[in-house]
Amino acid sequence: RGLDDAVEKLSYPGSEVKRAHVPDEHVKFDKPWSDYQPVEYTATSVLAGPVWADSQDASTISFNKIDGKIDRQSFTGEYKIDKETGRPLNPVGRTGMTGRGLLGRWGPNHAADPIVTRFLEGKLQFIAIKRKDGGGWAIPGGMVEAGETVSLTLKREFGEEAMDLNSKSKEEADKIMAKIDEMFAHGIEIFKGYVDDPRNTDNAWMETVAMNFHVDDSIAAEIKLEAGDDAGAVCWMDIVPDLKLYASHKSIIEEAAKKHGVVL
Ligand code: RP5
Ligand code: MG
Ligand code: MG
Repeated sequence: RGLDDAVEKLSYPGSEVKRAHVPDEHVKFDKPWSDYQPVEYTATSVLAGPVWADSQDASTISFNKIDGKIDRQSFTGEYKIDKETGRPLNPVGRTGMTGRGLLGRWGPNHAADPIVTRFLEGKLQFIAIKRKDGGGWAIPGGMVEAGETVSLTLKREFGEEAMDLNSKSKEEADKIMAKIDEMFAHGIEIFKGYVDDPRNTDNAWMETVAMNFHVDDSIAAEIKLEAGDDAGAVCWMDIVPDLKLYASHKSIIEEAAKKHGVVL
Protein backbone atom coordinates (compact mmCIF):
# COMPACT_ATOMS: atom_id res chain seq x y z
CA ARG A 1 0.00 0.00 0.00
CA GLY A 2 1.05 3.62 -0.46
CA LEU A 3 0.55 6.55 1.84
CA ASP A 4 -0.51 6.29 5.42
CA ASP A 5 -4.19 7.41 5.65
CA ALA A 6 -3.35 10.10 8.19
CA VAL A 7 -0.62 11.53 5.95
CA GLU A 8 -2.89 11.54 2.91
CA LYS A 9 -5.60 13.61 4.65
CA LEU A 10 -3.18 16.31 5.82
CA SER A 11 -1.86 19.13 3.67
CA TYR A 12 1.56 18.49 2.18
CA PRO A 13 4.18 19.60 4.79
CA GLY A 14 4.85 23.34 4.81
CA SER A 15 1.98 24.10 2.44
CA GLU A 16 -1.79 24.16 1.96
CA VAL A 17 -1.57 21.76 -0.97
CA LYS A 18 -3.73 18.63 -0.68
CA ARG A 19 -2.90 15.40 -2.45
CA ALA A 20 -5.37 13.62 -4.70
CA HIS A 21 -6.88 10.57 -2.98
CA VAL A 22 -5.37 7.24 -4.02
CA PRO A 23 -7.38 4.16 -3.03
CA ASP A 24 -5.21 1.17 -2.03
CA GLU A 25 -6.05 -0.77 -5.18
CA HIS A 26 -4.67 2.07 -7.35
CA VAL A 27 -1.34 2.56 -5.61
CA LYS A 28 0.84 0.48 -7.95
CA PHE A 29 1.98 2.20 -11.15
CA ASP A 30 2.04 -1.19 -12.96
CA LYS A 31 -1.73 -1.09 -13.13
CA PRO A 32 -2.95 1.77 -15.36
CA TRP A 33 -5.46 4.12 -13.75
CA SER A 34 -6.91 6.53 -16.31
CA ASP A 35 -8.86 8.61 -13.78
CA TYR A 36 -5.76 9.54 -11.83
CA GLN A 37 -5.45 13.32 -11.39
CA PRO A 38 -2.47 13.98 -9.14
CA VAL A 39 -1.72 17.47 -7.87
CA GLU A 40 1.49 18.96 -9.29
CA TYR A 41 3.60 20.64 -6.61
CA THR A 42 7.21 21.66 -6.14
CA ALA A 43 7.95 24.12 -3.33
CA THR A 44 9.27 27.57 -4.31
CA SER A 45 12.34 26.91 -2.15
CA VAL A 46 13.18 23.99 -4.46
CA LEU A 47 12.29 25.82 -7.68
CA ALA A 48 14.65 28.64 -6.62
CA GLY A 49 17.49 26.24 -7.49
CA PRO A 50 19.57 25.92 -4.28
CA VAL A 51 22.78 23.80 -4.49
CA TRP A 52 21.03 20.74 -3.00
CA ALA A 53 18.29 20.69 -5.65
CA ASP A 54 18.09 19.46 -9.26
CA SER A 55 16.80 21.71 -12.00
CA GLN A 56 13.10 21.48 -12.78
CA ASP A 57 13.71 19.67 -16.06
CA ALA A 58 14.24 15.99 -15.16
CA SER A 59 14.63 14.77 -18.74
CA THR A 60 18.42 15.26 -18.95
CA ILE A 61 19.32 13.50 -15.66
CA SER A 62 21.09 10.08 -15.64
CA PHE A 63 18.75 8.07 -13.43
CA ASN A 64 19.52 4.68 -11.85
CA LYS A 65 23.24 5.52 -11.89
CA ILE A 66 25.94 7.28 -9.95
CA ASP A 67 25.61 10.64 -11.66
CA GLY A 68 28.82 12.56 -10.95
CA LYS A 69 28.69 13.28 -7.22
CA ILE A 70 25.07 12.21 -6.81
CA ASP A 71 23.91 8.65 -6.23
CA ARG A 72 20.69 8.26 -8.20
CA GLN A 73 20.39 4.52 -7.58
CA SER A 74 17.60 3.17 -5.42
CA PHE A 75 17.94 0.52 -2.71
CA THR A 76 14.68 -0.90 -4.09
CA GLY A 77 16.30 -1.76 -7.44
CA GLU A 78 15.85 -0.12 -10.83
CA TYR A 79 12.99 2.39 -10.85
CA LYS A 80 10.99 3.29 -13.94
CA ILE A 81 11.02 6.57 -15.81
CA ASP A 82 7.75 8.00 -17.06
CA LYS A 83 8.01 8.04 -20.87
CA GLU A 84 6.00 11.23 -21.35
CA THR A 85 7.59 13.43 -18.70
CA GLY A 86 11.06 11.88 -18.28
CA ARG A 87 10.43 11.85 -14.54
CA PRO A 88 11.27 8.89 -12.29
CA LEU A 89 8.38 6.93 -10.78
CA ASN A 90 8.12 6.21 -7.05
CA PRO A 91 8.85 2.46 -6.59
CA VAL A 92 6.10 2.14 -3.96
CA GLY A 93 3.47 3.76 -6.17
CA ARG A 94 1.09 6.70 -6.53
CA THR A 95 1.05 9.35 -3.80
CA GLY A 96 -1.55 11.77 -5.20
CA MET A 97 1.15 14.32 -6.03
CA THR A 98 3.60 14.85 -8.89
CA GLY A 99 6.66 17.12 -8.86
CA ARG A 100 9.17 17.15 -6.02
CA GLY A 101 7.29 18.88 -3.19
CA LEU A 102 10.01 19.82 -0.70
CA LEU A 103 12.56 17.31 -1.97
CA GLY A 104 15.54 18.53 -3.97
CA ARG A 105 16.22 15.47 -6.08
CA TRP A 106 14.11 13.81 -8.73
CA GLY A 107 13.96 10.13 -7.80
CA PRO A 108 15.70 8.90 -4.65
CA ASN A 109 16.76 11.50 -2.08
CA HIS A 110 19.38 9.75 0.02
CA ALA A 111 19.59 10.32 3.77
CA ALA A 112 21.44 8.77 6.71
CA ASP A 113 20.06 8.10 10.20
CA PRO A 114 22.36 7.67 13.23
CA ILE A 115 20.75 5.67 16.04
CA VAL A 116 22.78 6.22 19.21
CA THR A 117 21.65 3.87 21.99
CA ARG A 118 22.51 3.17 25.63
CA PHE A 119 21.11 1.27 28.57
CA LEU A 120 20.10 3.42 31.52
CA GLU A 121 18.99 1.52 34.63
CA GLY A 122 18.17 -1.49 32.48
CA LYS A 123 16.12 0.53 29.98
CA LEU A 124 17.19 0.92 26.36
CA GLN A 125 17.22 4.56 25.14
CA PHE A 126 18.16 6.36 21.94
CA ILE A 127 19.00 9.96 21.15
CA ALA A 128 15.93 11.57 19.59
CA ILE A 129 15.45 15.06 18.19
CA LYS A 130 12.27 17.06 17.72
CA ARG A 131 12.04 18.21 14.10
CA LYS A 132 11.51 21.94 13.60
CA ASP A 133 9.31 21.27 10.55
CA GLY A 134 6.49 19.99 12.76
CA GLY A 135 7.19 16.34 12.02
CA GLY A 136 7.64 15.53 15.70
CA TRP A 137 10.28 13.32 17.34
CA ALA A 138 12.72 11.55 15.05
CA ILE A 139 16.17 10.07 14.60
CA PRO A 140 18.65 12.96 14.06
CA GLY A 141 19.13 12.13 10.37
CA GLY A 142 19.67 14.19 7.29
CA MET A 143 20.41 14.27 3.61
CA VAL A 144 23.58 12.90 2.07
CA GLU A 145 25.20 15.91 0.40
CA ALA A 146 26.71 15.71 -3.10
CA GLY A 147 30.00 13.82 -2.92
CA GLU A 148 29.59 12.98 0.77
CA THR A 149 30.01 9.45 2.15
CA VAL A 150 27.16 8.03 4.23
CA SER A 151 29.51 7.59 7.19
CA LEU A 152 30.28 11.31 7.15
CA THR A 153 26.57 12.23 6.81
CA LEU A 154 25.81 10.15 9.92
CA LYS A 155 28.41 12.01 11.97
CA ARG A 156 27.71 15.46 10.55
CA GLU A 157 23.95 15.25 11.04
CA PHE A 158 24.35 13.90 14.57
CA GLY A 159 26.77 16.72 15.34
CA GLU A 160 24.51 19.40 13.85
CA GLU A 161 21.17 18.26 15.25
CA ALA A 162 22.07 16.64 18.59
CA MET A 163 25.20 18.61 19.60
CA ASP A 164 24.65 21.94 17.80
CA LEU A 165 27.96 21.69 15.98
CA ASN A 166 27.23 24.61 13.64
CA SER A 167 27.12 27.22 16.41
CA LYS A 168 30.49 26.21 17.88
CA SER A 169 33.92 27.75 17.32
CA LYS A 170 36.26 25.82 15.03
CA GLU A 171 38.20 24.55 18.05
CA GLU A 172 35.08 23.37 19.91
CA ALA A 173 33.63 21.82 16.73
CA ASP A 174 36.85 19.86 16.10
CA LYS A 175 36.72 18.46 19.64
CA ILE A 176 33.07 17.45 19.24
CA MET A 177 33.79 15.82 15.87
CA ALA A 178 36.68 13.85 17.39
CA LYS A 179 34.31 12.52 20.08
CA ILE A 180 31.74 11.58 17.44
CA ASP A 181 34.42 9.86 15.32
CA GLU A 182 35.27 7.71 18.34
CA MET A 183 31.64 6.95 19.18
CA PHE A 184 30.79 6.13 15.57
CA ALA A 185 33.83 3.93 14.92
CA HIS A 186 31.84 0.70 15.28
CA GLY A 187 28.27 0.66 14.10
CA ILE A 188 25.78 -1.94 13.00
CA GLU A 189 23.59 -1.50 9.98
CA ILE A 190 19.91 -1.57 10.91
CA PHE A 191 18.09 -0.54 7.76
CA LYS A 192 18.74 0.43 4.18
CA GLY A 193 15.83 1.37 1.95
CA TYR A 194 12.76 3.45 1.16
CA VAL A 195 11.37 5.66 3.94
CA ASP A 196 7.65 6.37 4.19
CA ASP A 197 8.33 10.12 4.50
CA PRO A 198 5.41 12.63 4.35
CA ARG A 199 7.37 14.60 1.72
CA ASN A 200 7.42 11.77 -0.82
CA THR A 201 5.75 12.30 -4.18
CA ASP A 202 5.22 10.24 -7.34
CA ASN A 203 8.57 11.50 -8.65
CA ALA A 204 10.75 12.11 -5.56
CA TRP A 205 11.14 10.02 -2.41
CA MET A 206 13.34 9.44 0.62
CA GLU A 207 15.68 6.51 1.13
CA THR A 208 18.00 6.04 4.07
CA VAL A 209 20.81 4.05 5.65
CA ALA A 210 20.26 3.72 9.40
CA MET A 211 23.20 2.69 11.57
CA ASN A 212 23.25 1.90 15.28
CA PHE A 213 26.06 3.08 17.55
CA HIS A 214 25.70 1.67 21.05
CA VAL A 215 27.57 3.49 23.80
CA ASP A 216 28.42 2.61 27.39
CA ASP A 217 27.81 4.85 30.42
CA SER A 218 31.19 6.57 30.36
CA ILE A 219 30.88 7.55 26.68
CA ALA A 220 27.21 8.53 27.12
CA ALA A 221 28.23 10.88 29.92
CA GLU A 222 30.54 12.70 27.50
CA ILE A 223 27.79 13.46 24.97
CA LYS A 224 26.58 16.98 25.74
CA LEU A 225 23.19 17.10 24.07
CA GLU A 226 22.24 20.45 22.54
CA ALA A 227 19.64 20.83 19.79
CA GLY A 228 20.73 22.62 16.63
CA ASP A 229 20.01 23.12 12.94
CA ASP A 230 16.76 21.26 11.96
CA ALA A 231 16.26 20.18 15.59
CA GLY A 232 14.29 22.15 18.19
CA ALA A 233 14.92 19.73 21.07
CA VAL A 234 17.02 16.67 21.82
CA CYS A 235 16.93 13.99 24.53
CA TRP A 236 17.64 10.39 25.47
CA MET A 237 14.29 8.74 24.80
CA ASP A 238 13.08 5.43 26.27
CA ILE A 239 12.42 2.81 23.62
CA VAL A 240 8.91 1.72 24.60
CA PRO A 241 6.00 0.18 22.68
CA ASP A 242 3.92 3.39 22.41
CA LEU A 243 6.78 5.41 20.93
CA LYS A 244 5.53 7.82 18.21
CA LEU A 245 8.12 8.86 15.68
CA TYR A 246 8.46 10.59 12.30
CA ALA A 247 7.99 8.67 9.02
CA SER A 248 9.08 5.01 9.38
CA HIS A 249 11.48 5.76 12.23
CA LYS A 250 9.50 3.71 14.77
CA SER A 251 10.05 0.48 12.84
CA ILE A 252 13.74 1.35 12.35
CA ILE A 253 14.14 1.88 16.12
CA GLU A 254 12.28 -1.37 16.73
CA GLU A 255 14.86 -3.21 14.57
CA ALA A 256 17.72 -1.55 16.47
CA ALA A 257 16.16 -2.54 19.81
CA LYS A 258 16.05 -6.19 18.71
CA LYS A 259 19.83 -6.15 18.31
CA HIS A 260 20.03 -5.41 22.04
CA GLY A 261 17.53 -8.09 23.01
CA VAL A 262 14.64 -5.63 23.48
CA VAL A 263 11.43 -6.62 21.72
CA LEU A 264 8.67 -3.99 21.55
C1 RP5 B 1 13.70 10.94 6.80
O1 RP5 B 1 14.04 12.30 6.66
C2 RP5 B 1 15.03 10.23 6.90
O2 RP5 B 1 14.88 8.98 7.58
C3 RP5 B 1 15.90 11.23 7.66
O3 RP5 B 1 15.75 11.07 9.06
C4 RP5 B 1 15.30 12.58 7.29
C5 RP5 B 1 16.17 13.41 6.38
O4 RP5 B 1 15.57 14.64 6.07
P1 RP5 B 1 15.86 15.98 6.87
O5 RP5 B 1 16.00 15.64 8.34
O6 RP5 B 1 17.14 16.53 6.32
O7 RP5 B 1 14.68 16.85 6.60
O8 RP5 B 1 12.96 10.49 5.75
MG1 MG C 1 20.11 18.10 9.32
MG1 MG D 1 17.42 16.23 9.76
